[in-house]
Amino acid sequence: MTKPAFTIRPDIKRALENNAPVLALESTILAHGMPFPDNYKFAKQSEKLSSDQGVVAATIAVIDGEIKIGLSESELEFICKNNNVVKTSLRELGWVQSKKLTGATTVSSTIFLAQKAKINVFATGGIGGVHQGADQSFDISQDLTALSSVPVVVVSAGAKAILDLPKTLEALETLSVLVVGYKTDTFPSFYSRGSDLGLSILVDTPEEVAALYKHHRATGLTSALLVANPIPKEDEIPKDKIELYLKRALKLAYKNKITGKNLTPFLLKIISQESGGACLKANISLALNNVLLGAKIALGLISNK
Ligand code: PSU
Ligand code: MN
Repeated sequence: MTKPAFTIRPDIKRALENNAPVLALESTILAHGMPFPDNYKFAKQSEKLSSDQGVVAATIAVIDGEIKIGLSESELEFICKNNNVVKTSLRELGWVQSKKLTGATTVSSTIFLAQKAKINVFATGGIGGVHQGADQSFDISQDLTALSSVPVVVVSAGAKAILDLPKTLEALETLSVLVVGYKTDTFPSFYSRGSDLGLSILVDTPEEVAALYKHHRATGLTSALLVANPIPKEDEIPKDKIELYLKRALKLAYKNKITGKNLTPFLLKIISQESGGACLKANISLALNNVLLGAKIALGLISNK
């Protein structure tokens, strides 16, 4: 198996060698999903939340063309502060390396790299998916195809509310991604706990996820196990409010001809502004909640060996 060249931070390398639990985290959510300094605070909180569970967090990014599994303090700060960090999904990895650029990895590139480094659990806010109006724009995130070809556990609060959730859920099925609801029987819609999209598989504990993942892997399938974890109740935003913010954001995106990889960051930013910051707070809360569950699943995988 060819492996892209990457550097693993020494403590993460040690943890992997000793079969200790490691949780992979992405960096696009930092560089393109939240403003500074909220993103930096969130990144530090995520790593602490994980290490408090006894799990080493490995934030992944490309620094000056070098793929890093685990960042130093200053690298993390740079990713959060700098406006020229390239949003790097799977297809752009080689290009970012060849140009020695600094790139923030999306769900697609992060899970790909995590798996090459033998990290099996990953947490984010919400995965990318099929965009609204995709029948015209063809805008479907590389996250989906990555989820079909990388057999890791992905913890997310469903898919981002800016997407066409019914189509995203159908696409996940087409791609053989195993979607399970964590203590829920509907697909969470990011800022809100539920949706009218039913899920037929429900799990109640991190240990149950770990045990299920073992069987999923043993089938030889290449697809991911997507754990859909609803936002904590106290930070949830009602759907009708989100729809209002989203309508305005989509209108602005259309007016300003925002398309392609700029669309998701643009929509998240406008929604956050429209909500007076409530959506940013919700995004941080759901993402931290996913980090905590991801860490517990990573622990479950170790004790289930
Ligand atoms: N989750 C969040 N905020 C984000 C993302 C996820 O709470 O900004 C990022 C992830 O990196 C995901 C990307 O892979 O958004 C999807 O972008 P696109 O729709 O362009 O594929
Ligand atoms: Mn896209």
